[in-house]
Amino acid sequence: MAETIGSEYFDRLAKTVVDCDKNECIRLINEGLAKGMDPLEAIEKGLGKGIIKVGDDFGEGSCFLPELIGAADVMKEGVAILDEKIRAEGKTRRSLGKVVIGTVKGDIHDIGKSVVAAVLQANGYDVVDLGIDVEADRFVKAVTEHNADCVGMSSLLTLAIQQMGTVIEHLRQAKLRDKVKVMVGGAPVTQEFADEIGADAFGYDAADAVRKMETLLGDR
Ligand code: B12
Repeated sequence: MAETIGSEYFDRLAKTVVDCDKNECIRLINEGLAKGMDPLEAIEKGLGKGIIKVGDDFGEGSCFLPELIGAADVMKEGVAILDEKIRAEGKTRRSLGKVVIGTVKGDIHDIGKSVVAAVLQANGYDVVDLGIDVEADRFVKAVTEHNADCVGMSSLLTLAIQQMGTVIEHLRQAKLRDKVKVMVGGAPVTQEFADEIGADAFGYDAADAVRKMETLLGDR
């Protein structure tokens, strides 16, 4: 019979993300699953809370890049185990929409995009992460393949952000622009730039990405 998993357990799980403690994270997840824990709850109340805290701390300057990279890594590993369990149980995660996300062609910066992907996932979106250095046509192909509701594009390089406009143009040519929302982000990206290239939204950071996604896709 399933034992009750309380908030104290989820707080400990969140803390493994904050502490970048992958071994303890995996140990706790296995312990929880053995006790009949709902994997959806573990993502929403545990791992998700952890990565959101790390993202906030980073924004405030009280956590630094190595911790942020480590936390995103622990989060990814934990979600992978829980997602596998969810699929095995034939459950589907409550999904508020499907987002295809990637770092645009010419840019290999991965961390901010991965944090945004993890936080969106923790907040109930299905996220398909295309990785880094993603060609315009791969975004377009992925939209069709995954029937995506939104395309998220990241870039930290001033020289690469124009690629975001190229992707939008390719979506238009493929007659997909009216079917998907486009959100852009990354340090050199601004609201003005987003407007200029015809994106639907600009997200300043991961928390802002969630807020803007809620506005774009609504409460489904
Ligand atoms: C780590 C890092 C690297 C690592 C990347 C490791 C990895 N796996 O990602 C390495 C060492 C590989 C690297 C390489 C390079 N880097 Co570098 N790098 C950085 C550094 C120090 C931190 C970036 C980072 O991860 N920040 C932390 C994350 C969390 O923040 P973020 O990415 O901004 O993401 C947040 C927001 O922007 C937003 N966001 C991000 N993406 C998205 C997407 C969406 C949809 C939304 C809504 C929001 C959103 O939310 C995120 C979470 O809050 C920055 C300096 C800096 N202070 O930013 C330079 C920096 C970005 N790099 C720079 C450069 C020039 C390079 C190189 C070209 C260097 C070189 N000459 O080889 C190469 C890139 C080669 C290439 N083709 O891409 C420059 C870019 C200058 C510019 N504006 O063009 C910077 C600014 C350093 C500098 N001051 O000169 N880099």
